[in-house]
Amino acid sequence: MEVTTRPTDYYALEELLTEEERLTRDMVRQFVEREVLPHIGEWWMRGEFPRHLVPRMAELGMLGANLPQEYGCAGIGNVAYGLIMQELEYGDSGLRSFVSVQSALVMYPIYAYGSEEQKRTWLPKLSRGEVIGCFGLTETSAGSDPASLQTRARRTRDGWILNGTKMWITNGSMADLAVIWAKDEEGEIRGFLVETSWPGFSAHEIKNKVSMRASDTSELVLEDVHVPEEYVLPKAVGLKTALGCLTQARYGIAWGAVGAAIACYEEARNYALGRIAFGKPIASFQIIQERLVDMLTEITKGQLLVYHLGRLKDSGRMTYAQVSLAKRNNVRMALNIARAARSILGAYGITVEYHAIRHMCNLETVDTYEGTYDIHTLILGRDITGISAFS
Ligand code: TGC
Ligand code: FAD
Repeated sequence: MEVTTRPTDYYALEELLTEEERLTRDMVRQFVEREVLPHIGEWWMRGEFPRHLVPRMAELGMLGANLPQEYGCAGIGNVAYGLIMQELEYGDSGLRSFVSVQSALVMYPIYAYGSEEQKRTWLPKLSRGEVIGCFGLTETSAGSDPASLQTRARRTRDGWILNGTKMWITNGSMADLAVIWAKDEEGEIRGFLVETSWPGFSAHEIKNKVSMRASDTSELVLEDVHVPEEYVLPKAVGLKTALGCLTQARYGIAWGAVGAAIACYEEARNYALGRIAFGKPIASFQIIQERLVDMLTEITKGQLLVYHLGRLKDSGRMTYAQVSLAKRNNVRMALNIARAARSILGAYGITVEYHAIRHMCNLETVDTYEGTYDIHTLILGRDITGISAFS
């Protein structure tokens, strides 16, 4: 397999990876180099998610990759899973988002909170990419505070009736299956599987974005949608279960952000070596060197964070506050690096011929979704002081 070696492995982390982890990473790296990078700027400008890549990503085992083989998934470890996210986001945050949502926010809740029959029905189809999923938690007035969501679930003789509107939902217009979080008549939050073809369900794509342009972001409207009893996730009861899915997705995002940061750093370094100003490569100027050094230092710290977090996750010791620390740090780190890389590229840096500005715009979303930077600060603040700033 021909893959590019990266100059960003400054602490020889390669040595810590198993053979399986290296092979997984290299396979995704090759896919991104060949099938994503040559076209991503164009897709992003057109505001188009590259849907034709879904069967390829499925074939390469990327969907629900860390879930068990008995449900048709690859059954790989969490470091290998993280490396998939890193390599995908090296290409574009929208691509990583697609895989994050399918894997951590749709397949994971079915795996963790579904019945055996639901797992056997849905997981193999989701893993093969035959069914695309989305996750509806956020609403127009309930983003950082999902406990205040307004979507209602009313019990009927043979199931439930759902009413409400979900906002900013990744994959929303493409999805065949939606995981919807709604409050029952007692005010308890529950998770439901909803087929998007059912009467009363509609999705409306949000088109006026300057971030995540190669990703489908939609509003979901549920008007008296009838959900049969066998579509209720039996163990998805309480906000905690919804938050448990977010932990899985945030874990992947913390890895993905490292990929976006590496892409920006490499581009800025290469450009600085070739760009002449005042008769010399700009890489010879001390200010540019300092910026590159700061970038590489932050990337190296971010790599070490997620690597060890992955080992903690594999051994069942990872806490959700540790995930908050990695998501908060790595995404803000990548955003700062994308901005710095864009500035090194000068005027050329404002075009999509280069990758930095696309990553920069995407990372504004990544810094906001799955818990904003501020929310993760407060999750950590609560964890280390024992005092909640939320209530
Ligand atoms: P709080 O009291 O903190 O929590 C209720 C119970 O849940 C536990 N818990 C968690 N468990 C697992 N994982 C987590 N991440 C958890 N966070 C909290 C908590 O220990 C408690 O358990 P127990 O046993 O004591 O009952 O509830 P709160 O209402 O005060 O909420 C706190 C807060 C602000 C941290 C939470 O609401 C939050 O995380 N808000 C951010 C919302 C968010 O991140 N939304 C993301 C929507 S999905 C999305 O953006 C997808 S983007 C697409 C992509 O991923 O690519
Ligand atoms: P708000 O909660 O209104 O926050 C606004 C500002 O106030 C932020 O700066 C925030 O940090 C700050 N703030 C809020 N509360 C506090 C506090 N207590 N202390 C200090 N500051 C605070 N959601 C889904 O359910 N599924 C998806 O698939 C999904 N995909 C998304 C895709 C995109 C492209 C985007 C942009 C969002 C997506 N989201 C999704 C929604 C995302 O999770 C929310 O946008 C996010 O949780 C923040 O909520 P909000 O936008 O309502 O901001």
